[in-house]
Amino acid sequence: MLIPLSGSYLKLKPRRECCTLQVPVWAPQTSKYLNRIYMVQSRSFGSSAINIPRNPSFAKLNSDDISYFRSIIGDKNVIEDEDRLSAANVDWMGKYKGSSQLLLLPKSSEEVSKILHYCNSRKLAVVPQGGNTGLVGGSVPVHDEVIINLGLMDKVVSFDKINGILVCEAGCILENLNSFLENEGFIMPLDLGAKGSCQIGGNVSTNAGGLRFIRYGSLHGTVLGLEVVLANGTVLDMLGTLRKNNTGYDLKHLFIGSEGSLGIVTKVSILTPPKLISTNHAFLACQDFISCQKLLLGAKRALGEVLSAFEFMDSHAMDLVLSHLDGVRSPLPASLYNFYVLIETNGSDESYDKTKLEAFLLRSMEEGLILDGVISQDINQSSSFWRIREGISEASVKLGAVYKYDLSLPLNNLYDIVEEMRARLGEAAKVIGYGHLGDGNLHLNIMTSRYDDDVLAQIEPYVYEWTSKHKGSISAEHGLGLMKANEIHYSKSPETVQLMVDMKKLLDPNGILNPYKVLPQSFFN
Ligand code: FAD
Ligand code: 2HG
Ligand code: ZN
Repeated sequence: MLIPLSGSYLKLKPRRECCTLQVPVWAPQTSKYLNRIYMVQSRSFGSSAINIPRNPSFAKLNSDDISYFRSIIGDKNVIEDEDRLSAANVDWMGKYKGSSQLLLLPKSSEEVSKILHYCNSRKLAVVPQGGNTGLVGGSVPVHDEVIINLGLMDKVVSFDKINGILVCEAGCILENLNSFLENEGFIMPLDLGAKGSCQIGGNVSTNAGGLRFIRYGSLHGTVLGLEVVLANGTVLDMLGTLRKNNTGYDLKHLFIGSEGSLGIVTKVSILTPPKLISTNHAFLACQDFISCQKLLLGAKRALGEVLSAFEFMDSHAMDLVLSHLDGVRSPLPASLYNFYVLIETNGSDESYDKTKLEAFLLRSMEEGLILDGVISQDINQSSSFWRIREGISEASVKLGAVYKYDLSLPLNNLYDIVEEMRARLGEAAKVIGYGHLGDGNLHLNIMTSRYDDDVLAQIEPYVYEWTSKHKGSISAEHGLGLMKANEIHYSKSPETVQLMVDMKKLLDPNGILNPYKVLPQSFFN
């Protein structure tokens, strides 16, 4: 039985014990929280990629270079200001820090092309940067690489309302694109907690997954075309808007997920789904991980085409958010449960979708898979559910130091590594597990008060070996960046890595694009 309370959640109650439970309603904070950088202990850090010597074949920036850049992109977009440089030199976690002396803000593909052509001929190394929300140290310089940020390339080029095909510049912020599309009756096929800052070019370059992946799949499916500027300045026009086009190698896929190591993405063509009118959210508590798993399988079967998100978090993640984010409260305050699941449905028939969801949830509750749960009654309550889930990253950087692992694992073993790490590290760290359960993607975050090599040695390579042994991937969505450049062999065969290195050398013979990242440095010495 479902009991609506005026101004409150729809409280899930199993049919056999019908009673009302008052749940307070609160106004959640909306999430424009990514503009802040949390200044935690800052150091050049990243697995065995630490202390990488500067590649001596790269030139050092001089005043002629700066004059040249001024001449092609204008004085005001050549940034030497210390404050702006220091923000661009450090990543979102405050963990990876470079020492670039120059930030360039091109306004067009032609400007990007001229910049890269010049840098390549001078052997000046560069780091492409979007919203700088990446979590593996890929978006900031390691040494003095010139930062090329696409933030000024933020225009929608065209939108085909019949086919839902958006073409835009790479610097468009994901949330802005979604707002633009919502006005047209469409949505972006991806959504992530960093939407207020991340750029579509950064999303493509990391092959970002996010919260809608379970429904709309990978960017390898939704991106229809790209414009990319190669290291030597060549503008590669692959900006197709067709769904089907089997004419030779589909090279755009090389750049999706290549983390700025093969070219700079300057324009994106993407297939966008229609905005559907009915959205429902349920926030649920489960006794154990196996119940979350069974709930997922049940949700896929029972909700079918309307299931649009299935996220989970453990009690430690919930506790972290409740303790560290202002104004966030549990929708299930009766107790701190072992696991929480957030389910979203998105469909075209309000009463059908709701009935379907409620029936599924009640059945699952009677089967004992759900201990407690609420269904949101309005958009504020839905936002408050998402605030908890999306707020975990923000809360994770508040303790001082965070070691983040982003793993693809078979569902059966997905949570075991969290428990193993908790046992392994004991009191030395706070270990949380959460993520996109519907996609087999675990986020394992390990927090300590400060970065410590002994703690790191307890975590790595153990976590990578464990993942490899269980046939998982050491990066489900964040990429390799600087953090995992030397760890690629845990997820890719030697022959595959060698071919990647060959391709990198073919496309970027001087190695100027995002050096020290993605592939092991040993191949380039
Ligand atoms: P940046 O961080 O600036 O760059 C990321 C990488 O892409 C770097 O290697 C950079 O060199 C390269 N790059 C950037 N722009 C270009 C370009 N135009 N051309 C070529 N290379 C480029 N990720 C997920 O996958 N799923 C999530 O759910 C998710 N949630 C997040 C939540 C929070 C709170 C935060 C902080 C991060 C989250 N991330 C998530 C990670 C991050 O937001 C994504 O990787 C995002 O796609 C990065 O976009 P960006 O514009 O910030 O890129
Ligand atoms: C998420 O799903 C992001 O919230 C970030 O991928 C995960 O901060 C993290 O580790
Ligand atoms: Zn994620």
